[in-house]
Amino acid sequence: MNTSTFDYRPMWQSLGLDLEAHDALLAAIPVLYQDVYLSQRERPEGMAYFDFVMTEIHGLRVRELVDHKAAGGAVVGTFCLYVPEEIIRALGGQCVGLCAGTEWAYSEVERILPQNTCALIKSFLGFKLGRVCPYAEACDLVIGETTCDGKKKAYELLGELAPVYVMELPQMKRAADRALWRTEIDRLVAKLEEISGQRLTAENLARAIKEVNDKRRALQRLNEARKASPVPISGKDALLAVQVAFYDDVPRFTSMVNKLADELEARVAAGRGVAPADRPRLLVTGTPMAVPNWKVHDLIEKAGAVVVAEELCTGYRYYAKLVDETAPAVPEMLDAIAERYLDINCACFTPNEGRMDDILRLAREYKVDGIVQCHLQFCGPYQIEATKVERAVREAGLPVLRLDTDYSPGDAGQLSTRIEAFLEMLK
Ligand code: BJ8
Repeated sequence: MNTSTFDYRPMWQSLGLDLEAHDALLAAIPVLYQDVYLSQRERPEGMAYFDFVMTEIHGLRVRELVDHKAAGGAVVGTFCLYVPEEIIRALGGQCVGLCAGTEWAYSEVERILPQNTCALIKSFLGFKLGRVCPYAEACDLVIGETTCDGKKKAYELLGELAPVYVMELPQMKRAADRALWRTEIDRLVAKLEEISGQRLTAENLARAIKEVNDKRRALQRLNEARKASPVPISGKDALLAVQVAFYDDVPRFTSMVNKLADELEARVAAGRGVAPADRPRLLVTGTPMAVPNWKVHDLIEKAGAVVVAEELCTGYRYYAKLVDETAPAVPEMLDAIAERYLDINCACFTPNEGRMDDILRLAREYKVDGIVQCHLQFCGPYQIEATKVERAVREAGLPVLRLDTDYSPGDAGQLSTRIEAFLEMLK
């Protein structure tokens, strides 16, 4: 992978980045990307777009966001699937996912957070404290949410460094919780109308619902193709497509994913795969994997298996559900948005039986040979829910492997050994 040849330094400087630290961050990505992505064989040609996006990871898209701000639009950062992108877009905003997938400025972070905090939270605070993320620096507002305790409390600290607005997400799905969530959607609309200076209308909201649904429909097509054997795309590439969905321009992304899906469907029709049909097929479930966290997919696929589905926020949970497009007016459209988002099955909820159902259904539909639970260390909700997932999966007669990890490469050898032993057992 080549890095961009355009000089973005004046833009990064104007955003207030620490240029030296930022150079060091960017320098690490091409080496990793070459090893994880560009070394693959039989890659679909449509992945060239995603290679380009990664080349420009802090360049072209950031330039677009800066131009958008200059034209009077808002840029809104989010950390979670529960924040409705449709409302942000309807009010002329651009939504960017800010979750960070690599260790950064941990010594500074651990001065204000306990060491035993998950890597995702440490990373997003590290990026902000270290001033190395142009997306975070370009945001007019960051929207947090009351999901896990770690995030909830970290938003208070982030609020000292950037404008933060927090949505109250209930932790159960009873009628009273749905009513609370619906009022939170109204509160969000009021906040976004205030920062954008625009009003939500049936026209702008219907357009945004359709655009975001189209993005999710394109990802559904891509992932439908992964049910085939041999599988036409690697798990790593499919993961990358969802990771990019969090910050790319929506119509462009949708069109490029549809093009990729055309190619995958043609590959399936021709019986062409990225790996022989007898490779073990695995489902990965657990905590989200933000760019450039490709560690577990990479280790699994280098060990000779192929990941065919992800029950992750950077996977199925992101694209599976659509917002009803038939609502006639703004209040009903907001009802439909509230319903769609509260239907996501995150381990922050109790009970969370819907997640077990999703995992078992995906396992059947994608004809998997085994399931890998992958969690970030110190993630209470997912690590504790792992017991129930394991029980449900074993009762369904499927082998399951549990991996608890972080963003450091230090445990790669140990993880590989456990993955290889698991694959041996599947034979
Ligand atoms: S909808 S998974 S994006 S909350 S890994 S920070 S849960 S301690 S990321 Fe998440 Fe929204 Fe749920 Fe998805 Fe906390 Fe766990 Fe860390 Fe996590």
